[in-house]
Amino acid sequence: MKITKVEDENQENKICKFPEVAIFILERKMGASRKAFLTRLGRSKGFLIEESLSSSTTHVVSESNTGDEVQTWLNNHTNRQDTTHSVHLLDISWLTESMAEGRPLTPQDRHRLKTSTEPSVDTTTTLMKSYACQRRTPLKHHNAFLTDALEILAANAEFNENEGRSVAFRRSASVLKALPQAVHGMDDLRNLPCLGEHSLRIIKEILEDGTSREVESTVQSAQYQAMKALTGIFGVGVKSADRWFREGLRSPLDLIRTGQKLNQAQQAGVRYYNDLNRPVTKKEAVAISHIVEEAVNAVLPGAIIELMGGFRRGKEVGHDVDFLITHTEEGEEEGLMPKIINWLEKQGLLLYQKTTRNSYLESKDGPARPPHNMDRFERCFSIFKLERDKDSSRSLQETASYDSSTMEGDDRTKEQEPVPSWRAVRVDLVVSPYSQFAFATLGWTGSKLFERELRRWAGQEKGMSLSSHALYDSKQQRYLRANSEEEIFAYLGLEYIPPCERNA
Ligand code: 8GT
Ligand code: MN
Repeated sequence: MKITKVEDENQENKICKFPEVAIFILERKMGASRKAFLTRLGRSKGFLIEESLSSSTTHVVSESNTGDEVQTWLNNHTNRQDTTHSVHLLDISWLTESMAEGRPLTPQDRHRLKTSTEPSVDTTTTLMKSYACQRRTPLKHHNAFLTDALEILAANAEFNENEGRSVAFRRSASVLKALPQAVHGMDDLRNLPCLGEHSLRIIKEILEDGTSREVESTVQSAQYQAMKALTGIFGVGVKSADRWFREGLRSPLDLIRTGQKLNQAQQAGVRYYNDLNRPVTKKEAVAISHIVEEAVNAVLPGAIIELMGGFRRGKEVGHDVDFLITHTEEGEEEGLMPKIINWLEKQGLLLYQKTTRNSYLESKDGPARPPHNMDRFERCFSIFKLERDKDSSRSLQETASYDSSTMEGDDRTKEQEPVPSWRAVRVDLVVSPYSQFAFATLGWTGSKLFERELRRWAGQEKGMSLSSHALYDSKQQRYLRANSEEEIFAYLGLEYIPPCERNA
């Protein structure tokens, strides 16, 4: 357990008469002033009242909290290594009665808070923290048979623009990904946070029948299939996809056939649909890295180029390749993006690009910005034209109809089409000023859920506001400077989680 003892705490406890009973008063729902009052009163009567939760705490006292709420709070505020060490979870009545008696009473049943999942004394399982950013989530885990199903329901909820429901399924899936072993029965899920009633129902069905009817019917549904195909087009969001679906359109080919009006991004999205829906390999990501490095070095020698996103987390494949670019000399990065794009275009390496200007201004945008995903770096969404290496060209030649087969219902003659010597790859380039580089690195590494949970943790547990640009501390009313991801985790009071374990 993390102990941040206030220096003079022992001083304040100096007339302590009952050192063997170390009391921690939970402020949650009680409020700071009532806690301060009870602390003073208790200490004046010789009780040992701790300033913060520590490994020596023996009695946790709270008011108007259920046992489960207190247990959850404790899980979130103790370190990972810590297993349940037995503390008494007590109602405030225990403390007031004890103070009236002038000594700590032996806790009675009526004082004890009931938890739905009594942690057994001999439990060896580590408690699972409820925020994904408090956990280590490796890429390979043991419960894909459950998480794949939950993530289908999460995607479906997104297609229906039900964000709350989608996040709930993603959180459930994420908890299962962090488990050190496969789930065999519902008993294995005791003590786990974030598993809502709906997710539990799906998990139970899969554990008992090997499959879930709700998941199966979702996957089979015309709406899910069409939304998946249409939102799978670069430049197409849920809103456009839903409108097309309602008009009876089901696939990118339907868009072409019916002559839908498409913007530039969507036109590129349809044109390169098959390529962009084929996973980008690590090898291809490395090849693109070399190209980006060459481009950046040609226009700004000494710039720093880092691979972000899924590949930084150790993924073997991705849907795109993300890069973050900066220069240690603040200001040098200004105007860099157009130069990079210009260089790439001259080499004929870009099939599509759209740059958005950096519009982030600390003074203007401030801490109150909504904590959504989009940031304001100078950023380029692009599609690279990547030469295939000879091996992959040859293997594609051998499976001649590969390209067209995924473009559903394509009736062009497949045999005649030569396999191009290149493929299209989605690439995101982001330029950050050096002073924001640590925040940008953290923000662009992902996973999306991990990022979301980091921001939620910062806001709900720390009174801070985290973005890909900065960390603002509302209590101190100031921005916290950081030169590394480690520093940001430390500000947030979180154990450092390396990128390869952020696959929440
Ligand atoms: P992938 O293998 O599907 O590419 O998976 P990924 O690399 O994890 O996802 P991504 O969609 O490429 O996004 C990479 C990270 O950048 C995510 O963690 C995302 O939260 C973060 N990110 C930002 N800002 C923005 C933004 O404005 N748009 C998007 N799409 N992602 C952003 O920090
Ligand atoms: Mn990515």
